[in-house]
Amino acid sequence: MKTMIRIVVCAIVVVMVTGVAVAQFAKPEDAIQYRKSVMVLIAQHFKRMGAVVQGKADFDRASFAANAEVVRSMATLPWDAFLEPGTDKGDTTMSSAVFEKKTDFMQAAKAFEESTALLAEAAQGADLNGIKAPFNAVAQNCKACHKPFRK
Ligand code: ASC
Repeated sequence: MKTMIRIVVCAIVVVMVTGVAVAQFAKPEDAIQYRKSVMVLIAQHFKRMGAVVQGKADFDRASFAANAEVVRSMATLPWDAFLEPGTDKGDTTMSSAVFEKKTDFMQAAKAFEESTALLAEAAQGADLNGIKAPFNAVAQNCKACHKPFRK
């Protein structure tokens, strides 16, 4: 029993110290569904802001800021679900390049994340003119990641 406890404690310490990723999803399909769901929310709220930036919808600062906040928050979520083993198979448009160029992928992901935070900050105070540049930066980062990493 004592040995068993020691083994378990050691395993927990090793995981904590080395930061070994523990699978967060029961199966690959769950991870695929999770990240797709997040992307759907990002796209919906991003498009609402896009309509305002393009002059197709009225600018209301509070609702624009709320949309920017959703995107900022969602932008932190998908990456672990992409890096889950086996998730480049099945019903997905993820390119295997995500696994093959993990560092580049995470760099693109972080650039996207950071740009969404800048947009959310700008949306707190700026008028529509102040919001356009940070909005366009987010759009560029969407593309910059989709191009190499989405089939
Ligand atoms: C979206 C969506 C994308 C991005 C991209 C931005 O709403 O579905 O893939 O924005 O078009 O450049």
